[in-house]
Amino acid sequence: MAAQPLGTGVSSSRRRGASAAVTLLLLPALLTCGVRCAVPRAKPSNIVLIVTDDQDVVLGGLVSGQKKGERYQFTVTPLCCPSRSSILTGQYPHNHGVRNNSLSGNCSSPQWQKGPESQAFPVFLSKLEYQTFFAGKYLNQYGQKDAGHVGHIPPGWDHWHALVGNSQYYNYSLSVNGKEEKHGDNYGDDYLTDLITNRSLTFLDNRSPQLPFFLLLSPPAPHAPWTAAPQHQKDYADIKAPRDGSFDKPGKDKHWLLRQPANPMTASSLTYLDNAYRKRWQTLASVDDMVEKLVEKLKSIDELNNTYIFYTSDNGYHTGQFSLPIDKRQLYEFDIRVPLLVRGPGIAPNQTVEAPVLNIDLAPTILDICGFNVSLANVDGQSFLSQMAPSLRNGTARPFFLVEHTGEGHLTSDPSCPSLGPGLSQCFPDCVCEDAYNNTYACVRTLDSSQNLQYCEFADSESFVEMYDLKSDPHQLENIVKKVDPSVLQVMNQRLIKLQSCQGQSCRVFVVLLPFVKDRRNTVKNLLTIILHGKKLKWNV
Ligand SMILES: *[C@@H]1O[C@H](CO)[C@@H](O)[C@H](O)[C@H]1NC(C)=O
Ligand SMILES: *[C@@H]1O[C@H](CO)[C@@H](O)[C@H](O)[C@H]1NC(C)=O
Ligand SMILES: *[C@@H]1O[C@H](CO)[C@@H](O)[C@H](O)[C@H]1NC(C)=O
Ligand SMILES: *[C@@H]1O[C@H](CO)[C@@H](O)[C@H](O)[C@H]1NC(C)=O
Ligand SMILES: *[C@@H]1O[C@H](CO)[C@@H](O)[C@H](O)[C@H]1NC(C)=O
Ligand SMILES: *[C@@H]1O[C@H](CO)[C@@H](O)[C@H](O)[C@H]1NC(C)=O
Ligand SMILES: *[C@@H]1O[C@H](CO)[C@@H](O)[C@H](O)[C@H]1NC(C)=O
Ligand SMILES: *[C@@H]1O[C@H](CO)[C@@H](O)[C@H](O)[C@H]1NC(C)=O
Ligand SMILES: *[C@@H]1O[C@H](CO)[C@@H](O)[C@H](O)[C@H]1NC(C)=O
Ligand SMILES: [Ca+2]
Repeated sequence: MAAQPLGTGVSSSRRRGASAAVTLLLLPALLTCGVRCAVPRAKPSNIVLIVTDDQDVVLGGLVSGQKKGERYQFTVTPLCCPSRSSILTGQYPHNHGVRNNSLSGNCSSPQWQKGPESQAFPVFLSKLEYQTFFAGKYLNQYGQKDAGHVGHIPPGWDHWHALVGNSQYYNYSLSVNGKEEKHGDNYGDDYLTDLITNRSLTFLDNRSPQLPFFLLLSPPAPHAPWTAAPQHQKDYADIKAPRDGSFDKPGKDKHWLLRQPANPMTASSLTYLDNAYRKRWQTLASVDDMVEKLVEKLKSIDELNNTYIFYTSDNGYHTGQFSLPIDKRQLYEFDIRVPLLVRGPGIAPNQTVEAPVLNIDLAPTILDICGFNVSLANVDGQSFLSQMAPSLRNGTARPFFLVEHTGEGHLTSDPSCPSLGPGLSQCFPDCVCEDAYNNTYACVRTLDSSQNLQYCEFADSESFVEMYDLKSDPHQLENIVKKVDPSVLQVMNQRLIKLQSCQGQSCRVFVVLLPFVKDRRNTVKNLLTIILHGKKLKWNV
């Protein structure tokens, strides 16, 4: 395994609390016996999981105002509903069956509710006597009439404040424990990010101190329509989307959709995406406030040293990369890498772990923390507790993994772009579309200390293939499929086929070695990361 501490450049103003965060993980003997059984009668650890909507990390979106850090996890699919379903189940999309953001693609559908949702990890937390609390965006189609309306409360949740439909900041409905609650656009009463913060604090005040708790907080930020709180609407006035890497580079050697955008981009597209980039940060300022208040509260009720806090996002984002204006849904780093920050008992501060972690690993990691025997859970992912806290667990990192996306389209042509024909979606006025039915792909990624390779196959009329060596080409500028040794393509293709039908254990164990040696002088750090202290995110109280 390749876990090793790395620098994360946390500012000196936040150093003072670093040592206070290192504490032991304590669990009662009645739960699974591991190292933790040595300390009987302690309460199991609490867990807080914060999942933002569309927050990138590659383009600097994690820590507003800070230079790029190295804090990543991968989503196994770069689209809201499939990714959120993966977080909840610990499964790849081909196993939980949620393919897109529509009911017909299983997003919050009756089949999802009957099947995967009834075995999602909160169900097990509830059985372990955790007090469970949810607030914010759940799944894009949650609360629709054909999906049980607001009366549907997924099993496992004691306190339920779920947004009906997709991310909004004002003018929305919530299901509050199964009853509809309507909200207008008065900042002090309705701003959704603040409402989530406030209700989580109230829950913590009213909880039973004898039992552990789990909070899943899912703010709308930084998703469109990017409505910032009044006090943050002037923040970051000079910020523009970064111009480096693949920004406005032509995607000529890439799949069909990437060959369409005008290059260079028009001035109006640039203005539009810079505006979006800045407004996204402004909405995130309220999430910083959320993290700060939550940590203060945990401290004041004396639970901070027994609470794990995870901070992540459902998918990444792009603003101008390969001349695509704004969106997600692509196989490139900006869309599949997401932030991951963790603090909690047994995790040394300020470390970065160099091994890939996936969003399907969150469920098994959380269950592992709670003392649940993870080998009994029906998940494709694996616990990364051992990587964050080697004093608590031994474990191994995975050598490679799958990313899969089913493209969305419309059966009719976009009226503003009739020449493009049907089958596309997310089209901009200048006829650049961000998704299509044939933007359906699966990739295998090999990522360890010696290799960082991505191999993708498209289900389109060209059976298009893309391959990147991210060690020498971190911005995926050159598709090397025609250059690389055919035996390498064959190995990658075989891995892909296996992963596309894997389930449970078969998603985790691989033994084939890849006969691919490239220039190893390039020491670009590829990684996922787990660190303790954010800069703008105020963990460190
Ligand atoms: C985190 O690590 C980096 C690099 O090792 C160091 O410069 C920084 O001071 C550390 N921060 C804290 C809070 O320990
Ligand atoms: C929806 O999920 C069910 C099982 O949960 C599955 O049988 C079905 O194929 C899925 N639909 C799609 C479009 O994948
Ligand atoms: C909320 O809805 C009202 C009534 O439709 C509308 O006037 C107002 O502009 C909306 N507010 C926002 C922030 O969209
Ligand atoms: C959240 O709580 C603060 C402090 O009590 C209050 O000023 C604000 O109006 C509340 N916001 C919402 C949306 O509930
Ligand atoms: C947390 O800190 C409190 C004192 O603030 C102490 O009583 C308690 O034992 C600590 N818990 C853990 C798990 O370290
Ligand atoms: C977890 O469950 C597996 C499968 O039943 C079993 O082999 C293993 O011993 C269990 N581990 C613990 C720590 O109970
Ligand atoms: C990890 O494995 C080593 C070697 O088998 C063992 O000595 C150590 O106690 C294990 N650590 C934990 C936390 O299980
Ligand atoms: C979602 O998936 C379903 C099932 O494959 C499909 O019928 C539907 O057209 C998809 N929705 C969109 C917007 O692509
Ligand atoms: C992808 O779909 C679009 C829209 O239906 C079509 O025009 C295009 O030819 C397709 N491209 C490939 C490579 O399948
Ligand atoms: Ca999203």
